[in-house]
Amino acid sequence: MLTQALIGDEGRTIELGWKDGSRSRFHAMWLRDNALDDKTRSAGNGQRLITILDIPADTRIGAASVKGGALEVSFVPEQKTVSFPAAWLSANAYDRDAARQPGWTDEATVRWTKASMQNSVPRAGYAAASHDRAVLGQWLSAVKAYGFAVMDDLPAESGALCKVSDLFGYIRETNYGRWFEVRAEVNPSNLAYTNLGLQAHTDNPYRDPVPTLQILSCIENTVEGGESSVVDGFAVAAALQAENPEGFRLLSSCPARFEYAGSSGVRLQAKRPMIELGPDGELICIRFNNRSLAPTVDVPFADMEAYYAAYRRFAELIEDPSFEVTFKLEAGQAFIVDNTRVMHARKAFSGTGKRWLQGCYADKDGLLSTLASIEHGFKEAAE
Ligand code: NM2
Ligand code: OGA
Ligand code: ZN
Repeated sequence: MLTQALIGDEGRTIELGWKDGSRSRFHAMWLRDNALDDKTRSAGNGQRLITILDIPADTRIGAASVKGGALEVSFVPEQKTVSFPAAWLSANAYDRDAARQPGWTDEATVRWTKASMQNSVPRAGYAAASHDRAVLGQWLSAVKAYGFAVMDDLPAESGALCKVSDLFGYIRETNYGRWFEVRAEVNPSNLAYTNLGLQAHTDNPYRDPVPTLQILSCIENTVEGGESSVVDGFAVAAALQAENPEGFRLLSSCPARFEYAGSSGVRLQAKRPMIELGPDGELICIRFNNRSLAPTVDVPFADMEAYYAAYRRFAELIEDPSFEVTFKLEAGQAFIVDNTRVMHARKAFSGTGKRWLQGCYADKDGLLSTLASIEHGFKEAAE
């Protein structure tokens, strides 16, 4: 609850006091730009109707008061009075005291290891997820928190993976097709289309932007071997940072290069770091794929030895069984990974039987949008 509003800096800032004793400062310019009235934002679609240039550069707060759980502010020289709900101010407060450390992630991201995850893999049945918004919401929210989830009870038939992407958004079509067959082939265009084991990796780091989600579904898997595993790249990156901060700095500040030119007419190239941080130090993307790493030419000569040592250590941690969650996909099962975070691997396979998986890419922004909309709907229903 909002208790107090104190104008400061000759009206250029305001300090709000909350019932729990905490305080949060806001700027007059910020508040004016984010006003919620129907002259500033369209009542219909919520989009902003004004530009920054419509706001006087010398905007100040002339008067402010707390009225019925909201903050009422009058801006000069516009002589405009608007109200901000306390809950909105609290949700949008930016006056943090602690600076965030490089590699930080938000509270919604939960890192995991084998110990915390092997016996609680998030999963849902397809029938329940497609008929019950609550079940779908829980499944999507697991993808947001942990970066992967399993789906059971799909039809064990070609194209079933589209049913999974249809639950939340859209397939991202690439040179591999709308979806692709993952099975051992003669003259494979990609090592995924063999019976070789695949080291834990993220897909398509040679693409920019990288596909943010991958779905792999199983139609048949009666071979010996061919188990799947997933590794939380954010957990591994944090472990590397803890034991070797300089190595983490090198992998996150020097670009790697990735390339795929395995089929005719395709030559994909990207230049991005293996551990990508956003401008404010947020850990935003892991790119790790031994098969498509190109020669690294953007590390200073003096740092290359340390860079390779960090790359090796990162790989050792990725292969450390304590980070690895394993399962064997059966016909009618699929899993989804956040391809910006969670790596996936498969064991080699051979012997009798057949292994036929299908894969596709999809966009995480659409998944998060569907999740937010489901959560918003539940919140409104509860009110
Ligand atoms: N496939 C399965 O990123 C990669 O090259 C991994 C991708 C061929 C679409 C395999
Ligand atoms: C892939 C892949 C794993 C598997 O197709 O990208 O990693 O289990 N496949 O075949
Ligand atoms: Zn893959």
